[in-house]
Amino acid sequence: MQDHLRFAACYWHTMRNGLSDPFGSATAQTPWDDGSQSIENAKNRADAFFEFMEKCQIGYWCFHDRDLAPEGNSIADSEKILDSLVTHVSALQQRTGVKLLWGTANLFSHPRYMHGAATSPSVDSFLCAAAQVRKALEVTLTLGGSSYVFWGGREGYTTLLNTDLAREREHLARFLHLAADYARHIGFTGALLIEPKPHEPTTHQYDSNAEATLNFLREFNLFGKFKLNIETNHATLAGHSMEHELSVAIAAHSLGSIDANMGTPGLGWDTDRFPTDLYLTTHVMLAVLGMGGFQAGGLNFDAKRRRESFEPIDLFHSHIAGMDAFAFGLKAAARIRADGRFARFIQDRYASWSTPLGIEVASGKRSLSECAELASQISQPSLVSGRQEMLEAILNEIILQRGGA
Ligand code: XUL
Ligand code: CO
Repeated sequence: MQDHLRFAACYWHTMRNGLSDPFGSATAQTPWDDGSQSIENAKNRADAFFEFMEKCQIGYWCFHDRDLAPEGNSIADSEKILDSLVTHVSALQQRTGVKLLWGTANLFSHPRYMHGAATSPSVDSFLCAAAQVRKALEVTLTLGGSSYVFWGGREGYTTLLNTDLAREREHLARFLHLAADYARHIGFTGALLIEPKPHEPTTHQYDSNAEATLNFLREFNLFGKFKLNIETNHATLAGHSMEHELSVAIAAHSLGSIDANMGTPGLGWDTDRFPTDLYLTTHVMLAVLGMGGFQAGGLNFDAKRRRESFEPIDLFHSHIAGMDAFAFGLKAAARIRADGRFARFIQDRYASWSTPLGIEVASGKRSLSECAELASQISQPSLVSGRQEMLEAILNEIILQRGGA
């Protein structure tokens, strides 16, 4: 189970999110944090984070450059501050055995990125973003990260009245080419991942969902250089289920990693709740087992406690709730695979395509006119029920059989 459940805690929510919302201030109690921007405070926070992961037995972590280390007065100064934190967390990784799942650069919080980073109308913002990504790639390599993630938080538009969409997409592709080339140049062999999201904070994000992102990658000759990091709440904001987004990514051999959380049905925000829905975790683990397990990826809890769950102990409750839900999901997924009824049903459903005629048609050996000729000999197409309700009942039956696989 440990091999499949490669859990990661995220630095931004777990250590840097005070749990404020658009209508209220921060509530989280953080006795290890003096609220200052000092390097000392940043190191104390990192100590608390690794102690937390050790106690929870979480094996991986993820971070943005700016949540790990405060920004300095210049690029060189920021890089120096980040380096001192990297030395510090490197020792913490050594001591605890916790590994870096992925690193990333925050290209969305600073006002210089208000119009976007790679897609900004100002080339200056593009250049600043390049500096940040260059450094973030280097420190991800230094810390032994398995992957590097690009989430284009402001790579989109607020209104088309001021936007040259075609140009912005080209700039985004240029940026990704430069980053991929640099990553390989410095010897980073991990996966490069793009994290789709439809909107928020933008009106529209160019990497809006898995299909749109894969299309973007193909259009700009980036397919194969990047895989996807699929997040549940982003899938649902895009109007899709998590299993849909995972299936699309896996069909293109492009699922790299997962941001494990869930939204609040009916609330149109990225609420980033901890994933406690057992049907969701079962579907996710079924998809992961179906592709043969993760290679470089894992299950990153890109999730935050509710504003009302403000005590430090809630950090434990929330992560443990997520891990238990995924452990259940893994066992249920293994039971579904051992049971075999779904796999058999799907195979039988397409049986006509395994006949000699089906194989000829699918492989392009029959022209459209030949297909039409063959159709004229059919009096009644042979069809069987999709049996959705029966399958849903089987899913309930297997999920409710608790215990080992
Ligand atoms: C934002 C989000 C990010 C990315 C990393 O919705 O999911 O935290 O995971 O930048
Ligand atoms: Co995320």
